[in-house]
Amino acid sequence: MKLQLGADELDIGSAPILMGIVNVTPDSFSDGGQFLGAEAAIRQARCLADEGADWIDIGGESTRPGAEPVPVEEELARVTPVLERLAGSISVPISIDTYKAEVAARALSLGARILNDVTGFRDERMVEVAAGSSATLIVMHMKGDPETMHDHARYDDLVGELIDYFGGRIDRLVRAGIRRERIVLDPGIGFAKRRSHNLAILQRLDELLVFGRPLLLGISRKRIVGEVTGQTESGRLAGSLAAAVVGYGKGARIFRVHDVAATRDALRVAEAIATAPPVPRD
Ligand code: HH2
Repeated sequence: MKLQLGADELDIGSAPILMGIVNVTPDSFSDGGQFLGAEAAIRQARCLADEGADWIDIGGESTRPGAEPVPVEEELARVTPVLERLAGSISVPISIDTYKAEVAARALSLGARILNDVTGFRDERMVEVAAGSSATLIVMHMKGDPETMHDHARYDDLVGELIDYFGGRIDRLVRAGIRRERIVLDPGIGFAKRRSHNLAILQRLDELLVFGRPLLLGISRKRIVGEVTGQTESGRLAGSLAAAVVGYGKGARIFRVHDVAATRDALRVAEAIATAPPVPRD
């Protein structure tokens, strides 16, 4: 299947795409102010690109369960210096992880080529910004918002709901003049989903291929990996790799990850197995 990325057309076949995560986090501001926060994020982005990231995803607001929203001015102040310094100097496409139209518009003006919206372009102003650009759009599923989503983690028919949701979002974006070829779908692991929901999504991910759009999986170091393994965030690499490999087998081709080098190797092996020519029986 084809994925439009600005003027480029990517052929999404067997090769995985790795999206390296760069958080411009408040902690990095605490000791040295915004300059140091931006410096650390830029260094991290370069490091992930060197490790083999195909895209870099920059986010200025944590969307962890219970996380409080960040005012738009603060989010702009976090991501703008990073985008200003990175966009012209890094060879890989930059994605902005935001659901705020002002942040998306600023990021596009500074060279971002992908809009990653964890609310699936719920805000009509985000639809407008997207329609006025040639950006690739990552449409993620979530119910409620990060502060309240835990209360929304109830489903009668989880995969059916995801399919209805994505169908509705694709229709809305296409009506706004956006070509389907620009759209990526993401089931939103951990967003208004409990353990059983996250595991069921991985089991049945292939059912979301009905739309003929690439699937993105974001499970790196997430709570679900900790629930299964008993590990805290720093010990979740092996579990995250297992989930990525299973997701690959079920059709995911874009992976939002913290550990680019390790995920690249794990998925290289998964791809080699999936595409190896059959050998004659002895
Ligand atoms: N998960 C997080 C943030 N953005 N975007 C997409 N498309 N898919 C995801 O699964 C996804 C996302 C989780 O963010 P957070 O908990 O803030 O931490 P981190 O950015 O370190 O993953």
